Amino acid sequence: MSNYHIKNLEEYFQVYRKSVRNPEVFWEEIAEEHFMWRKKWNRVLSWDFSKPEVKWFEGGQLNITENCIDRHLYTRGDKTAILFEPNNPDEEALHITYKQLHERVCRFANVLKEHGINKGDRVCIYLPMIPELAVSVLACARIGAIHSVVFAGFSAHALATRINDADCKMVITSDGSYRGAKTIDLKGIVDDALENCESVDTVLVVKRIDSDVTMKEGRDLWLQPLLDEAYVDFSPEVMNAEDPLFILYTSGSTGQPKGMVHSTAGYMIYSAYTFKNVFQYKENDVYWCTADIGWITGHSYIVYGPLANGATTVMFEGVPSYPDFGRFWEIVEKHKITQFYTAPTAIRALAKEGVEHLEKYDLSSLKVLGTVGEPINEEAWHWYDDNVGKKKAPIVDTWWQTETGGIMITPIPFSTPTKPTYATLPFPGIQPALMDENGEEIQGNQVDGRLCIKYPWPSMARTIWGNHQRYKDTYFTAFNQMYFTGDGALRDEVGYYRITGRVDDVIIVSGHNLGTAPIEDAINEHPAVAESAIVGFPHDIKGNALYGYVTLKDIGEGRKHDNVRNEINQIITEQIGPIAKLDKIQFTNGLPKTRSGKIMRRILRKIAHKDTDNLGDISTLLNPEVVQSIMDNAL
Ligand code: 7RM
Repeated sequence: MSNYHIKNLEEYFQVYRKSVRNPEVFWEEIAEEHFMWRKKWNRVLSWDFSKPEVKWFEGGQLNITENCIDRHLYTRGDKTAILFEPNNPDEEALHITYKQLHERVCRFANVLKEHGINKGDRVCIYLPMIPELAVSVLACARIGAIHSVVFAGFSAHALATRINDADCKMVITSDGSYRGAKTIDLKGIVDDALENCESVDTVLVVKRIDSDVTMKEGRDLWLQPLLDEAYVDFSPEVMNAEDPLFILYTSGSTGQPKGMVHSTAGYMIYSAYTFKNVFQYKENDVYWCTADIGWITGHSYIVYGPLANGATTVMFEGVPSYPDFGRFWEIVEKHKITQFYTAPTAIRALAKEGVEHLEKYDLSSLKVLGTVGEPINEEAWHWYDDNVGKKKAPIVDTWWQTETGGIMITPIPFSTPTKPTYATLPFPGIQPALMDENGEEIQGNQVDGRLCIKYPWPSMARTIWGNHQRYKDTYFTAFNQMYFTGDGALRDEVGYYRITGRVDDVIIVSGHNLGTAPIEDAINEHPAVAESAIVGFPHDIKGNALYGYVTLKDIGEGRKHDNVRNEINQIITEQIGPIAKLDKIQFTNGLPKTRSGKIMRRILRKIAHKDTDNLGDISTLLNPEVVQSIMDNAL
């Protein structure tokens, strides 16, 4: 019997040991007992990190949508698969049952086929968080086309780069999207992008906001009439285990985004197994992940992982601040959300607005709270624990990456005792290693180093689309025979991991290695601070000195910025030591962020270095406007 569902700490350790001692038997049992195959595999795993090449379940055949939809039809046909909550709270939520999802995906699959899309073709999906986004993803998977979802907040330039890199034949978009009180002209952005894309011959357009758009003759088609006429069933394409399922772009430290390629079987098994355990999903739970499907978190933990488990997964179209900062909590109460998964940046933004927004709503349905995307600072962790979970809902701080396909280091709620700011223990099947600068593995506890993974897991990305060499150089050359994550981590006295941030965020001040995250944590403890970011800048004596960008909530009546500056350095001195004191503290209205909420330290670093002639492409930022004001006020 496989331990598909881990229920206590002892079981976790038992399962973990088994997964390390005999990984092939471990994964084979899970694959066999919990998924639907058209043909069994010949070999569970073959791998060589020096090429690098990794294959799971070779010879096996399946279709992921049969696992995510068809197999639930008998037992859960009338259960809600996707619960759509619109941007406008007055518009009714939509419950799409597994039966209805099946019909929608089949109709869409037929439309794709009729418009020349075949197995292996790439389809770019540029849609807001509406049901058609999940349906189009699944329709691609059903016919074996490779989807490339581009977050619908990216610019025309960024979209064109991604369409061209993958040679997409089709784009699926909408007339526009709602975002709080605003609308965005998505079709216009697609039109601009396609000026520079040769490969696209069809654009399918969902009507969402009923705006006036220009439809290009011979290229653009409204989707709904095509769906209405399409046949309601579609026999899924039988795929090989290692066939690519999707491409998802992630930004690198330089230039061209990296198109991470994920496989079919390994990705399915890992996203499903982690979903079940990390969120302890039970049959009648209503699970909500606030990410966008344009990110890996949405792929794995809004679409594939939940649906493979027959879960009810919420898709929210709107933003946390509309119509006011109580929106998330209103939704939690309305749909009796049981698991809630969000990012530290959202938690900090909501905390900044005060608890009055929460107090109006009943949050007692919540059983598990999750966080992902960046290190969560201690203050935000406690705010989440105290005010959202009322200390009764364990927080799962889940560390993983676009490249890893699924959650890698995380507590198992109700089993693993949590510890603020710690992602805690590796998930079964994951073998982390901390490495030193000489490429040696650091043994024992109470150590820190560069985080690597020393054994393959089923959902690891197999390559970078069109550039295997870059895949090898980026992830498999820094350390021999290991996958290098790019993150630093420490292991505490009991073996818990804490992710300290990107390794390139380490700043050496007077010969001391200082991680930016612990310093930011300390600053964020100051009651007036909403958010902060630390970068280094050249210093004659220390080599580097620290430059802090700090956004304040409200410093209070009659208080002076200089007082706050002194208090911040006081807290840093207390928590880390005087070595980590900031030489410069600039107060800002906001920090430049990526669309997924990660602070863009690269830009802040350039400003601190007074090297602002070439800031690189800032058009893909969430808030490019803050950059100018930070530059104008730079110290
Ligand atoms: C899922 C996702 C990956 C990078 C990763 C880390 C950082 C993600 C955590 C975290 C500390 C966490 N994919 N990161 N989760 N850092 N604690 N729980 O975010 O490809 O967009 O980003 O995000 O640096 O390498 S991603």
